Amino acid sequence: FDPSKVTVIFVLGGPGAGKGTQCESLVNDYGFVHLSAGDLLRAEQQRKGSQYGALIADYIKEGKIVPMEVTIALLQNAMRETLNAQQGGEGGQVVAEEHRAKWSDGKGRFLIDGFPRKMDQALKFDETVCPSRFVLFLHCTEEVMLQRLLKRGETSGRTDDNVESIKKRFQTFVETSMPVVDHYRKQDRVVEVDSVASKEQVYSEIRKAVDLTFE
Ligand code: UP5
Ligand code: MG
Repeated sequence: FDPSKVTVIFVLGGPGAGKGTQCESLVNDYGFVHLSAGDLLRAEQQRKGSQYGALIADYIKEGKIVPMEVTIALLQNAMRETLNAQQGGEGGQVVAEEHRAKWSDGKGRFLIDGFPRKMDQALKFDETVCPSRFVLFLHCTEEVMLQRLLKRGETSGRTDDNVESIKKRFQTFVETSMPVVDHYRKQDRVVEVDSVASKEQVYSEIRKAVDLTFE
């Protein structure tokens, strides 16, 4: 698809920082299409006949980053499908009245959640798919993220919501994913929001940033 037909925001932050939660609110208010790289990988893992099922399961449990070819292909497919559906008149984005004028450019608008989280993915996606409009970085302490994930783990069924996996995810985030955030910071493309606060407070900061960017 044509990169000029899409607007992408990368949503980054540590495990449990609140990426999915905040994306949901943005979808409701602004009509973004939310693509969580983790959700796409979990769906691929479940898909019958997938040649990557076992590999993805192992990487996720160990908190490691799945080879980028797999993740980028999943994201690209999901973006293409969305754009095709929109062109065919299906899957139209519902945009809150107050934002409609701003968003009438006909572009597909995507929140890409939890990606890129390794430098090779970032460079490859920017070059071969499209660069992001900006990067929303949710900053949270490990203490708070740990509590959130353990709580969620009581019901989530996620194989990585346990103390051992969470510790590994934190380590990967610090060693492998923070360099991506720093890379985009050098390009002055990062909007950082403190996500220790309540969901509502965090969201109100995010709205300000989104409104400023697209006003
Ligand atoms: N919650 C959220 N916000 C709150 C707030 N402000 N106050 C109080 N509670 C709050 O939130 C987590 C929990 O906290 C929820 O219960 C929520 O209600 C509560 P959520 O919004 O789900 O946080 P999120 O940041 O989305 O956490 P998630 O666990 O999804 O982040 P991860 O980055 O760890 O998980 P992801 O699914 O992105 O990736 C999983 C794995 O997939 C990775 O570890 C990796 O192995 C693999 N992966 C790749 O290999 N490559 C990729 O490109 C992407 C993923
Ligand atoms: Mg998530």
